[in-house]
Parts: sequence; structure tokens; C-alpha cells
Amino acid sequence: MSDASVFIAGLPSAGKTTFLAALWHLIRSGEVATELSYAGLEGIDVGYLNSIQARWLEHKPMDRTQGSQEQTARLNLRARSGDRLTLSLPDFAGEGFRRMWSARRSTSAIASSASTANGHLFLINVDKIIYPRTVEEYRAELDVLGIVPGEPVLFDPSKCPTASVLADILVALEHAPVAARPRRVAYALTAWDSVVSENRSPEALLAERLPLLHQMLVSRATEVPYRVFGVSAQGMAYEDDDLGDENFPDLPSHRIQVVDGTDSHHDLTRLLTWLLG
Ligand SMILES: Nc1nc2c(ncn2[C@@H]2O[C@H](COP(=O)(O)OP(=O)(O)OP(=O)(O)O)[C@@H](O)[C@H]2O)c(=O)[nH]1
Ligand SMILES: [Mg+2]
Repeated sequence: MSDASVFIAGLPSAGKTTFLAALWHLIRSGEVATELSYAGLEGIDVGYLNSIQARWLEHKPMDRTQGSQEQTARLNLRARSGDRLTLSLPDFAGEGFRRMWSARRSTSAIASSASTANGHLFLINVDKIIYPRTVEEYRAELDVLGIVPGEPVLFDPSKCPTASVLADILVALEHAPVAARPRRVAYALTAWDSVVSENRSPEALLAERLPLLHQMLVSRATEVPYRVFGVSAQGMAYEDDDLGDENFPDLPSHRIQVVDGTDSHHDLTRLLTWLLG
């Protein structure tokens, strides 16, 4: 039995808790064949995972993760080779990552997880990307808020362009005091269901919507190999209160969609095996 860990990063609403809930359901239920499978509960506490799995099965969005509720899930897993491993996966509050950008400080839990993990997994919700605005667009926004031009405006980190924030976090994780050296980095573009009709590969979408971040990844790819996945851990948006059970597939695991290049499947564990490979 070996130990491994994957650092999971993402701004608020990136889809981190939903990803973990869907992953745990997939593994625990065995409804579809997966590269990493369930290998028992020995020595692990699955209370948190069971509670988020229950919400996921009821088609309810997760509560925002607060700093005081952060958990690290530990899973006993079996690889296709028969080897067993215990995998640690943290569920951080996205606010901690936003503070890395706005206050230039990371929590000790983020720093320690990032610097000891075998691989890094960044989640980006394609439905919540903030794009850079021109000065004209910014003025129009202020107009709508009733702010008179020239009046001081409070800095609001939640309005900053996602690509700049994520690029800065990437650099902060690599430099002291965190100094993380992941062997591989995976990018999961979550809520993929909202862009699936655009028929583009996850890498093409990342290059188009977050070009600054994509250029950084490409420029360092020989030192830190990266891969971009499209991930729908819910299967669809829950906003519509009328969504009844008939809108969901019979097998809950079939709600999960992973797009890797031109390949599409339900197996979230393939992101993890690529990161640990
Ligand atoms: N359409 C769609 N929405 C999703 C999907 N996964 C997550 N979401 C939505 O994204 C929002 C945030 O999901 P969470 O899993 O709570 O995000 P988080 O990264 O844990 O957020 P914090 O706890 O605030 O850091 C929720 O409104 C979810 O319903 C998906 O696969 N498809
Ligand atoms: Mg969360």
C-alpha cells in the first residue's frame, strides 16, 4: 500500500466540492468501470465524503466551503495493476486561493498541501470566468452601479479577470515560501455541460477564454507537463428548480462527463491516474 496526494486548487465556485462528491460516488458505487476503484474503508473517515455524496445524489448544490470546514479526504483505492494506494485529496475554501491573489499570502494548509503533493489539479468553472474589460466597459459598469467617475472605488478581488488571478496564483505556488514542484499539472474546465454544444476541445477553449494562463502553461510544458480536461461533475446546471429525476440518467455515475481531447467518458479517476503517472 502506498500513499499519494493530489493538491486541488480553484477560486470560489470552481466546482471543487462537487468534483469530490461525484468522485466519491463514482468510486463507492462501482456503477461504471474506473481506473482507480474502491478498496475498502479501513483506517479512513468518510463522514464528509458521504455527506457531500448525499447532496450530489439529491441534485443539490454544495454549500460554499468555509476556511473553518476545510477537510482532506483520504481514499483507499486499487489500481488496474492490483496495486493499492491511499490517496489524499483536500477540499479547500476557494476564498483562500482568492486571498493568495489579493493579500499575497497563502494559508499554511494550502502551502503544505501544494508543496507535498505528487500532482496539482486546478479547477476552473467555465461558467464563472471574469474576462478583462476595456476602460469603456469598466466605466459603463460603474455607471450601472451609480458610481460617479473620479470617485474612489474599493478594490474588489472578485471582479478581477480570472486569467490574471490564476496566473498569479500559479507563480505564487512555485515561489518561496510555498515552492511547490508538482511533476504534472491538470486543468479541469468544470461545468463543461454549459459549453459542450460549442464542440471545442478543452485545450482550445482554455486557449481562447484564458489566453494568458494558456500561454504560461505552454511555455513551461517541458518542465511541468500539463493536460486540460473538460469536466461536468453534475451533468447539468441545477438552477432550474423544475428539474425532476426524469431529467437525469438512471445511473447517477452517467451524469459525470470527462472530455479528454476527442475522448469522452465518465471516469474522473483518469485525471488522477494521469497526475500520478
Ligand atoms: N452546470 C454545472 N454547474 C456546476 C458543475 N459543477 C459545479 N457546478 C456549480 O458550480 C458552483 C460551485 O460548485 P462548488 O462545488 O460548490 O464549488 P467550490 O469550488 O467547492 O466552491 P467554494 O467552496 O466556494 O470554494 C455550484 O453552483 C455548482 O452547482 C457542473 O458540472 N455543471
Ligand atoms: Mg467547496
